Amino acid sequence: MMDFQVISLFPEMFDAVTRHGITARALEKKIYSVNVINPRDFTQDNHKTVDDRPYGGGPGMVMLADPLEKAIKAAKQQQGNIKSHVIHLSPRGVPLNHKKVMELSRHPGLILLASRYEGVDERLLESLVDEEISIGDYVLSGGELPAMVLIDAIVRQLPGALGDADSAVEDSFVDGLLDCPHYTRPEVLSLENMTGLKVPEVLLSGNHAKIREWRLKQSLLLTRAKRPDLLAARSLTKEEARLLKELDTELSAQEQASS
Ligand code: 9D3
Repeated sequence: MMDFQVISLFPEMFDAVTRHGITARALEKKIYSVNVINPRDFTQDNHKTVDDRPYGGGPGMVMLADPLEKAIKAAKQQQGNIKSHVIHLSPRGVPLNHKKVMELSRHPGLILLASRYEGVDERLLESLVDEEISIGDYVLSGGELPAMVLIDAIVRQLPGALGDADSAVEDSFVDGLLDCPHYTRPEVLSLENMTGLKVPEVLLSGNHAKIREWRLKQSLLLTRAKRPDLLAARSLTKEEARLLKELDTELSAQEQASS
């Protein structure tokens, strides 16, 4: 069982990941555990102060090292003998990707520091944090949502977390291509001002080799159109190269026809 110790001023936020969907089911199945530690519980003063003004002046507040040190110590105690790995969710961290998720999923336990305000006293980060991770180049209000993103992404990778229905879907995404289009009933659909919206014939054919090839071809088409960076980062199999060539032939034939 993988153990997450989260350090956050807003413990209730983590209900979002523990109470719903795949991550709730995996928790019931004891595939992982989550415990949230509030640094406010480790303050000594009457006001339960967790932040203070930045030395040198400027806007915003900085999280005090002392309550965070005590919270991290409590987190390590909860995890007992295992070698701790402390992650600070931070806008200046390394951007999260699938490879990093897989690496982190091999740890028996993680300590996730979700911070608030302008930041954390640098001396705490230097001495107690192993790595910093960002979830993208946009500004959020704190590290809680990024910590939940990380938990969700990791838990999905743990053995037994996905039902059979989910795990089959997973296969096609990990190979560095965008997912193919999906269709379900009815065979012909009307939506608002559009009528006769049909499911592609091939999907009704029962020819599973053809269906597989059509899906791969669609994935290649979508990936080239929307995320050419993903294609550039990876080499093509013989089949993929052949399908892309076929696509180019088909597309130029369509151009000819419409001009
Ligand atoms: C003015 C400097 N700001 C940095 C961009 C300060 C600041 C803004 C927002 C400091 C912390 C935050 C709160 N964000 C996170 O804690 C955070 C985050 C994010 O905002 N975007 C993407 N990934 C992450 S991970 C943690």
